[in-house]
Amino acid sequence: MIIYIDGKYLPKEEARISVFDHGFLYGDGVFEGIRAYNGRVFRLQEHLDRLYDSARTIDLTVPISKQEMGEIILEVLRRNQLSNGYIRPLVSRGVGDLGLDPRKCPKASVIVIAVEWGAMYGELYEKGLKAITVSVRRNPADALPPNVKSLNYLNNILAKIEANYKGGDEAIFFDTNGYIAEGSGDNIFVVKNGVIFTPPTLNNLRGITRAVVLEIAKSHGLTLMEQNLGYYDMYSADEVFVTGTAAEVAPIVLIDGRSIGTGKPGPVTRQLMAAFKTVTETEGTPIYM
Ligand code: PXG
Repeated sequence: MIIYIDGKYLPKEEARISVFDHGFLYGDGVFEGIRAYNGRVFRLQEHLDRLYDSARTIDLTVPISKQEMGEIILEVLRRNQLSNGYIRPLVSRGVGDLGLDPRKCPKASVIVIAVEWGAMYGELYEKGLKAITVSVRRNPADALPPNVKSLNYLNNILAKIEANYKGGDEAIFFDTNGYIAEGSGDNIFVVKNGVIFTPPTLNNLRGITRAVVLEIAKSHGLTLMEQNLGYYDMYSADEVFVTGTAAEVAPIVLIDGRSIGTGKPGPVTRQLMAAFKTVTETEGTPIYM
């Protein structure tokens, strides 16, 4: 496995960071999770834009251009001979001292990892996932905005831990106002009477898969509304599904022990899953040409 780290392509064993790296010491940095399907990187530009917007929000200067970052991502895939994979670019504040002041970190570090990757939930795409609403709230936008895809994912990890203990495949967060925010690593949608609803993106990550589902819904003539949702909307829904680069479009059939709709993946979710598959298999930036 070849990993890009600060200008070098190194074997995994040699790709190392300092213990004084503030990404490690403080979670001070940003990242992306990107997929490649059939020799193409899916929505590369959108992921690059989001990575640089996350960096900008935390006043982190990425030492290379967006275009260079894109080329490095393609090169890492080529060097690992990947056609279907998961790509993890990350930018950390870099090496500093033990104080948290980022002014002590003269240069940000850039790392790009790529691994082979298939379906995250396996047979659960057919059966549906069990989800648990968790007591830990999504960190509010006036503290650490969920739109910053930061290296500090503890809020999400706490949610995942709670779901693990309670037997859920995925956690569902509420925000501090009691609205449904998102999953631990995906956005959430509910379907009621043929209409698709999803929360606005102040209190969750503005997912790229979410945006693709919005586009698909539009092109299929489905009605999709962005509005605040409460647990009533979720428990009484006909269908619930989550979307993410890792999760893709995944049906949720049980939440906190309650069956959603018929207790099986519903027709709207299935339609979107099929359409999403077509889009991922046919669109993207070619890796090899
Ligand atoms: N919300 C959160 C909190 C995320 O981390 C999404 C939504 C979906 O966004 P995209 O743009 O991917 O549609 C994410 C991204 C994992 C894993 O291992 C998941 C993500 C990122 C990294 C790892 O489950 N999801």
